[in-house]
Amino acid sequence: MTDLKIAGDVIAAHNDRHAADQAADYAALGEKLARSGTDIGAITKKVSEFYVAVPSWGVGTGGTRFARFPGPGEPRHIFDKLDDCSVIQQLTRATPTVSLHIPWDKADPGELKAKAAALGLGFDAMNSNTFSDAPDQLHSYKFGSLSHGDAATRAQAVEHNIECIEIGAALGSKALTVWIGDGSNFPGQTNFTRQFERYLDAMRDIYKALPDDWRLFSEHKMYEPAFYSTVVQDWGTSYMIAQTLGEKAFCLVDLGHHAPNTNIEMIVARLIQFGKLGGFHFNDSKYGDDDLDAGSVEPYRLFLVFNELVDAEHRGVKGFHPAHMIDQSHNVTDPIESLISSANEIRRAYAQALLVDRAGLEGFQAGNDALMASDTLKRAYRTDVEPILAEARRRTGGAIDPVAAYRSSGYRARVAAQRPAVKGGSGGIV
Ligand SMILES: [Mn+2]
Repeated sequence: MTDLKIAGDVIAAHNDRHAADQAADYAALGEKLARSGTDIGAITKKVSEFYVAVPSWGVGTGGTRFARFPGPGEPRHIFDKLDDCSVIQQLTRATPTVSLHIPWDKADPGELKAKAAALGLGFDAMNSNTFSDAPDQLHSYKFGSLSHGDAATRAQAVEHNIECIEIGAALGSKALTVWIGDGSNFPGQTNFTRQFERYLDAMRDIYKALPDDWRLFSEHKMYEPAFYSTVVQDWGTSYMIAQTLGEKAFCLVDLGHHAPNTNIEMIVARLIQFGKLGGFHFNDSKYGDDDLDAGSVEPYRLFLVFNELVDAEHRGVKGFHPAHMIDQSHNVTDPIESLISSANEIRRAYAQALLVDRAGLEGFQAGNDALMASDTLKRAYRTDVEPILAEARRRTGGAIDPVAAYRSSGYRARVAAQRPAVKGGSGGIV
């Protein structure tokens, strides 16, 4: 990196302080894993090559329908956001790319590219926004966008998505994620079939504008902002969309967009089996689309999702390369700390899934030994893989304990002095 937001010697001094403990913990875990024939070096290498994209909108403080309480030093624009994203990458070495949201992050593509390059960052999937009205917009999305009853409104929404592709192409992005808020709030308000037909027609127009080496991700969500029905409400509908559009269209699974108790890991397995898993928005939830930090509520579920991903990797599924992105809203924490922590939790689930004894599991499945099959997963999950995660960071120039290093760097206080305080008050989930 050429433009370091945290001085290199801050990380070096931090790592020096933790080096002896880390070496001892890593050696002890390596010895333990070797007893079951697992090479800790191979696991560490895989973990250090596992990346997850940070959402540009995630570095600002979020809010709820009721209020937003801004934090100090909030990013003023996309260039500040990129600075914050680079801090997460510098400390974790797990988040080299940023996922942009248009029009929130709209800026000159040349300047964006230059800024990102200076920070050592790249761009992941582009996200369109037809769930709110931009200030100078001709047709409102109050009653829908890509599925709107009015052709001119649909055309405007299609045009916006094509613009996102064009901006993304200039930045080196290779995917467009489409999530719409379209639906209805009353029984009878819309005709389900006609609404979905209009949506598919609009998506066909967007798909036509997709460059050959791009992927289109359809993101489903059960409810909100529409509370009676939603056009792209579940993975079944998302799969129909991906099937209808063609081979460049895939389904995106946001972990928070399901009914409580849904077996998300099974949805993941199904989409892998039929070649339509495009990627993830990682987060966690307790009740609905809570956008809580990844692994903060149900870390075992996150592990089970990764168990399916590693299983697919293990089986050598053709063309398997899901996009990994975080999609969270941080209301009570420093967003940089939450994103650091989530990137670590996601890598933790991956590392634990790599430790599953696949041959043993297959044997227990074949022998209908349910208890031992379950225990095989639990044994991997119970392993404290923190020394592996820390080692992967340390070896690639990151921090052994990234949140502690971040706090000791004084970054937040520094940017708070440069960035004017934002007034709170109104609601807004961003
Ligand atoms: Mn999402």
